Amino acid sequence: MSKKKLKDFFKQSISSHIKANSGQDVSQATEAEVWAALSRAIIEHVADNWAETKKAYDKTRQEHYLSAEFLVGRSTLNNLVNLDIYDEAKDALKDLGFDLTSILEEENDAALGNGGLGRLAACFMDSSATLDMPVTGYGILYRHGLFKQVFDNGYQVETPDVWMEDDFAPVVPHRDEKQRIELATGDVYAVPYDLPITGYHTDNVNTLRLWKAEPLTPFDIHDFNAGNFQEALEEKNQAEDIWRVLYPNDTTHEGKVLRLKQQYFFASASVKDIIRRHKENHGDLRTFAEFNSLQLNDTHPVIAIPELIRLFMEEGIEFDEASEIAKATFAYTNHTVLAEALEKWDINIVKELIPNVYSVIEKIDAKFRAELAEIDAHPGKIEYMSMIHDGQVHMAWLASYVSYSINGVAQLHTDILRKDTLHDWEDIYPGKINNKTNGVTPRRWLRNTNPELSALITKLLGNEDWVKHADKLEELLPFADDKKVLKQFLDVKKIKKQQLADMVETSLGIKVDVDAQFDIMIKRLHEYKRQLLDAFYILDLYYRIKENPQEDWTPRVFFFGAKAASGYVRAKTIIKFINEIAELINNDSDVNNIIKVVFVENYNVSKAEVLFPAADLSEQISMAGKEASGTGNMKFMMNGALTIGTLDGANVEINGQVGDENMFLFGAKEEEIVEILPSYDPKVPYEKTPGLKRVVDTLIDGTFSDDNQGLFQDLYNSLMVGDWDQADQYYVLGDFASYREAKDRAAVEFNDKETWARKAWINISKSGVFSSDRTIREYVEDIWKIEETKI
Ligand code: TH1
Repeated sequence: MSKKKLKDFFKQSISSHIKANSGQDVSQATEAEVWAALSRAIIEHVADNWAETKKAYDKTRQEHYLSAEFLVGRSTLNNLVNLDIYDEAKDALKDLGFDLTSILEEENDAALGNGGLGRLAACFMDSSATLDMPVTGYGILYRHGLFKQVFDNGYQVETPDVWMEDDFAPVVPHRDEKQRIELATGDVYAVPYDLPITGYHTDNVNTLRLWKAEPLTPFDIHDFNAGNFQEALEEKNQAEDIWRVLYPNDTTHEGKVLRLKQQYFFASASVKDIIRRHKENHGDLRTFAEFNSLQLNDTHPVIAIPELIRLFMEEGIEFDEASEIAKATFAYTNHTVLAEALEKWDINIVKELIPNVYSVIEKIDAKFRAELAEIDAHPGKIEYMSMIHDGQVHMAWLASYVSYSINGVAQLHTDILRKDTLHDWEDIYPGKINNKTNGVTPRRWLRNTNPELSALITKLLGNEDWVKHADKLEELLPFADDKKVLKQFLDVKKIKKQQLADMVETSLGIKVDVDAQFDIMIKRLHEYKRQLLDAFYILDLYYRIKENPQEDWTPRVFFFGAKAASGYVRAKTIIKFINEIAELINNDSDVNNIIKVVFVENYNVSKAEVLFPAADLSEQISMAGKEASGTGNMKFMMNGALTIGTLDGANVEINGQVGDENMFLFGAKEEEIVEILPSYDPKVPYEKTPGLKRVVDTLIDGTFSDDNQGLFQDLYNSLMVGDWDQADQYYVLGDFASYREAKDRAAVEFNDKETWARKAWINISKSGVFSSDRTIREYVEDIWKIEETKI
């Protein structure tokens, strides 16, 4: 289509969608209505290609990516750039009297994920579509995504995220493809809602299929007519609870049941959908594994394994054959070695909710035990490795057995899986555990969020090929010694810092200096990620500045963005502590012209898109061995920030790319931690590291107030009281001295603008391997065995 035709199409389509939706002329429409109409127009624009893509995929071997989370964020800008129709849409809107940039701000984030795991799934969708790979995502259409965070006197308060309350235009329902889901508490329907996934400069349009639960009958008419209005709606409410919210609090029994219900609901619906399509396209169920592979994103969808076997048995296939097909169909990704995150379900919960599935799990368990006995495995080992033991169903073990691949998400993480978490499995099935280092999509995280840097890169490389072939970023390396280019990079960085500064001033009323070093830590709040280490550093720096005000301190702004799980009290205490530090520093005129602390409220994908491009320093400071990969580290690097970090997760591979001289490494290594912790006494660094006692003691000496709730005392105790496996288990005090040295050095080095820019430029040039296109290619070649299927 010509540019003129495209623009006319958008004008016409937007106008008629507004008319159809509101009965009004476009001139009367609100910006939110215009956004909705624009996203409808995009669907109209891709509809034929979308249908054709589905048809093409149905003829070939396909991958199905099952994930309880897809942290998509906004879609519209991404779609406009991918489809190469940005300018036409912008001009069309201009003619209609609207500004595209402010229309795009109307889109609510689809926050259907907690953090890295969900965002990874979204990046994988983008890469699969861009590479024309037959991959379909399957998840849940949560009515309320991740909670909205507000600060009340520095405390986190959660409020519901009402992202789709006024209808969410970009998803389209397929009521004719609904599935009936069997639950002991009453059957429900699963109705699919599809989100089109456009690829960058390709015609293929992939699908993210999100399930919504509906009651079998809208309400009980007899109860209603008898005046029993509550009872009449009971079934409806039960169904609506299933898709009501992402990650319901599972500290109560009811919460646990609901979470298993969600998992079974979407796993069963997805498996039934995939079986339906297979039967339609290939007839014979026995060829299922030839045409289908299902990737399980962590243990959340693992209940799909017994469900698939159960459904095959219903179709007359014997258990043994069905389980062999399942083994050839499923692949499992592990994302964490934290023991508390490896899912286990009480036998009774599973039995009560899905009794027919439970009996299949028993069969799998018996088969596995028999296989181990056959190879003379030690009885203790058999007991430990079995899916059912200690009164619980062990989902990671179930997935490890009934799958043809188990993968970790960064080299170090995979090594730890092999030698530790899953070492018994490595012994019995050597080669099954493999590594697929995570990646991030350069479309969203560079091209779209940093158009200024992208324009510079495109100018230097002569074309935009790097957006699809991120390895080409390496061709930027020679410019590391080009002073003119480095100056242009610094100009871009300043623009991005100004944009962040504007956002912070508008939303929080805090003014920051864009010439200061922007030091940014954005990720979920968790003790192992060690936001507390950063907080202690800042507080120590505050006291040092107070003592030596005339020293040549580098101006710095410390940014945080983090949500704590609603039931995770200690993480919430750390948020309060950082907010207290921010209050102290930002209001002290002795220091607030040198340092400031900004805790960005309600950190989400849209805010991340402003934060990553503005960073000078990227905080990746988890205790070595705990962060499986991290993906924020990659987004910072792509946008020209230097990493301060431990040798943990993908930081190890970033270090492999840029070398020690282009990042700030500190802290104990994983193998050292293993040695140190058994005899570690945090009181030693507490007493011996100058300044450390002073900052730790602020938790208990009245410097800060937690309104007498004992929260800071508990945080203090977590660091200082108990044996080695209790006191300071994340080695915050142990790594403090080394962190301070590295961060002080990063502050001094920042003053040499050109050297800093050179290092940042090397980081950008070396970031290509962290494109999720590379990751997806590896999944495709080593695990999925699917082929490029271009329409
Ligand atoms: C994260 C990991 O912590 C992170 O290191 C990794 O980069 C990311 O996954 C993507 O691989 C995880 N998120 C979750 C979320 C839940 C349970 C386990 C993990 S691991 C709910």
